[in-house]
Amino acid sequence: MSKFTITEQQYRKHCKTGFKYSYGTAGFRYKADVLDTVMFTTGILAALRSIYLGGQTIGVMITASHNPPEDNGVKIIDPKGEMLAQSWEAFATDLANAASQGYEELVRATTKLVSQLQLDVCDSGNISVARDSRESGPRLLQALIDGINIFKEVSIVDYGLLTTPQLHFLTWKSNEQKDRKWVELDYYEEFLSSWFEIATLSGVKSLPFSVQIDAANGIGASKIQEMLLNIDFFRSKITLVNSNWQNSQLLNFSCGADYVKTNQRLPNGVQLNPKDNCVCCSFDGDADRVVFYYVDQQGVFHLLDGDKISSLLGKFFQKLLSDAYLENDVKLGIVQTAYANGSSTRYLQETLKIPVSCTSTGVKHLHHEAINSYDIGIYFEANGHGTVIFSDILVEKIDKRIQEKNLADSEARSLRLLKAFTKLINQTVGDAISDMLTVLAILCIMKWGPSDWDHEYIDLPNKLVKVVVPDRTLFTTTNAERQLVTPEGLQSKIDSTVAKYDLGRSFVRASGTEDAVRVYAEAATRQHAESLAKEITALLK
Ligand code: 16G
Ligand code: ZN
Repeated sequence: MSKFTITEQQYRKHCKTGFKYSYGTAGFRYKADVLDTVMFTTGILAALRSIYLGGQTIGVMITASHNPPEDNGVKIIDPKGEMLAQSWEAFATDLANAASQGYEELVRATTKLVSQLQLDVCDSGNISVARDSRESGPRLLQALIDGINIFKEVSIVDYGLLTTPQLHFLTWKSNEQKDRKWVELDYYEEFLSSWFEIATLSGVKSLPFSVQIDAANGIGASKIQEMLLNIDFFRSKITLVNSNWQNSQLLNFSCGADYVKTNQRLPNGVQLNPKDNCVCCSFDGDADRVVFYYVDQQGVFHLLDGDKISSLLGKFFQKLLSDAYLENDVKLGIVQTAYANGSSTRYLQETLKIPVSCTSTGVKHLHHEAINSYDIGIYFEANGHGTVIFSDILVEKIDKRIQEKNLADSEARSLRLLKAFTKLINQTVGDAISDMLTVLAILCIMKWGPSDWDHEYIDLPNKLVKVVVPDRTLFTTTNAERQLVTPEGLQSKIDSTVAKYDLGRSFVRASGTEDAVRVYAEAATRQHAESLAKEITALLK
């Protein structure tokens, strides 16, 4: 094992003491002014992770997603484009907190980790980095790069400004096919070529509706301009709003997926006439989430959230599998969290008869369940973050069947369509652009407008409340966060309260991103959902 050197000067350039950090559900996420320390140590950690994995490319994304402009964050992407392995989250937290205690502590903790993992720090490594449009991004990037550069044989590819899912995709591709350099244009090429293949196979010559995209004044706006607005097919039908990504103060302000989902209303800048035949959607600040919406003939706003996206995709793939005579060979399933609307779960299980799993909140949990349990695993959080994962075995099966002679035209077309969707969908992580194109393609093929999609089931009225408590760590859960284990006795009080409400359901869990607990309640009427939420909240005081 050779040596590495972290100089005191390097440490002082970026690190400060006295803050306690934790690698949370979506990486480190704080006010940008306390993040320099963490960026430096994340650079060190990402380099070690790549060395540990024999030089495979590790991604590092600098973003705070839907948070306000003054926040920022960082998350590490593993070689297949998935989230950092959970066992390494603790190493990331330990290194950051060591640096926050002082220079010697950081050197000690890094040396200990290197020896614990038996790493040769002269081995080579590869890191891909990118950032969203926040003002603090360039400064934090420098801290990250200086951290990585502690290890001389670790190279960096800086992609500049990207959406989070673009970096997941490029990180995965860099490992899957190492003999070439992967660039942003490859991302556009991959998804656009699958889009046009699907359009050709389905005879879609133009979009049968107009599309409004609210890009939350985030980096997704710039990518939509580069990817879609140069192409006639899209330019004539797509209007981009909240596209001012260069003014970072506007990021996520009164717009974007989180704003629309939380407030159940149109974002700033979107005006809809009920007569417009328009499909609208909102991305979040780093374009890894999307929700859709429309206004009906009476001018009433309707949200088509992650649960609705799952249900649309579930119905579509079920039909496509049956058209390809694959329905008996392929396990199609949906993964949700406890936040999924009860009506969506009932619709999937009882109407479509598709199996549904429930996991804890956080993309990594849903992602793993989708991979482990299904050949086509569709997962979406209600907030619009999700994707579809197709097993390798299924893709091989499709490829083999496509080669078969004497296939009926319709069967061959269905198989080709299925194959094209495996490429249109960014399987590494939820991707607003790819998910949007997938939904638009399905609506075109099914000849549906947003209200047809919406009418498949009616959401139960629901209410989400944030409650600040003295110590949220006292709230521990089981059964995919649907029941409390502690504080002792609280769950039985919740159960007896819920039992009083028709179609009532409620659960309490500690937030993984804020110092609070969240109460979710749903019931047959809006009034009952609100009063159930109130009663449960009162139990926490
Ligand atoms: C993070 C998660 C998101 C989850 C949210 C829950 C990822 C990439 N992001 O933003 O999926 O819905 O946390 O927040 O996993 P909460 O724990 O504060 O309710
Ligand atoms: Zn995001």
